[in-house]
Amino acid sequence: MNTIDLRSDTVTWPTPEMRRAMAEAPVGDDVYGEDPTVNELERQAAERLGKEAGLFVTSGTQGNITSILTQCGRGDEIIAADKCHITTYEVGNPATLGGVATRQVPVDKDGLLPLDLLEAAIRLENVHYPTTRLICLENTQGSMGGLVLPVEYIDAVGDLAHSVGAGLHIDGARLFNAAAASGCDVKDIVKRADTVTFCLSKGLCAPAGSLVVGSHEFIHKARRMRKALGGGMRQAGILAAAGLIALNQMSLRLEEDHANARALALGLAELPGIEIDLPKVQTNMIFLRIAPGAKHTPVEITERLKVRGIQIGSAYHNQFRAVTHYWITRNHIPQIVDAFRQVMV
Ligand code: TLP
Repeated sequence: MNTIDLRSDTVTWPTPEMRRAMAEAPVGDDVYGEDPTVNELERQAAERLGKEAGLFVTSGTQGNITSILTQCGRGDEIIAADKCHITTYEVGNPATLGGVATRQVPVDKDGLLPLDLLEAAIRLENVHYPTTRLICLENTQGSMGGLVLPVEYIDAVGDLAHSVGAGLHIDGARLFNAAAASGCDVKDIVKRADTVTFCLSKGLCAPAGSLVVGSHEFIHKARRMRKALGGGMRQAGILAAAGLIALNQMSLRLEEDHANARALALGLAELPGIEIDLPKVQTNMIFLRIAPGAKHTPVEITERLKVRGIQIGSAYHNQFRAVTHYWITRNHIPQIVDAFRQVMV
């Protein structure tokens, strides 16, 4: 890549191997179910996550909304964190596209929805209320800094949802980061989830695409929903070919990005004017705050870094996000720390 781009892991370019595989991919019309590469990716994704079937979708957002609308109808409600991608960054799509309400529960400092608050948010049977149909968790929890949810916690939420006849959906955009950081098999992380979305196009470097997995019955309905949402692709094997490399190879190297994030966080935390909650750097994200009284505003800092060839996430409440990924190597770390040192004075 041309710059040191820490804005997100979505900025990753496909690897040279992906580009070669894309050029050579066997393809067919996927709306007819005839693309062998897509079919193989869907099969392998389901197997890897321990579910019956998979569906290739265009994006994480489409994966989440396809999962929600397949399981919820008008007048139903989902429960999700007040700070998660579904409630914050998906354009309010459960409501706008499906007439589905979202009940937001405040996420705690560890990125969890406390079980007592979740339980209290579940609607009792009452003619006035929407029906609680789905609880949605996000792992890793991006808006809290890429935090990893403990497996026992996910299991408890799954049990709670099932005890009231609701489902559990996991937005696992960065599920493989959670697996790498916790040392758990992805199958174990999602074993209580009815449906899961995970992304190929973030730290896994594919140019586009996400997967939804769940039961055969769910995927059969979700395929129709994806079509209704305009996500029926044709010779999508070109994308799925990169997806297979993402799933089978790139998912195995994420600890390297996490180690780079830790090294960068340690370097930056030493600089005057920068505050980082180091125990919260669990995966590939660093949330850093500019201390009160710093010489430059966050916007000025972003601009000054950009001149030095470094891009970081835009400032929000004096806080920036820096995300490590495949195209950020260990050699970049001292260079980034030096640039911060220069722009802070
Ligand atoms: N996240 C993006 C932005 O949209 C904020 C990023 O740069 O982090 N779930 C989670 C947890 C995500 O972080 C994202 C993307 C999505 C879903 C949506 O994925 P896409 O962008 O493929 O629709």
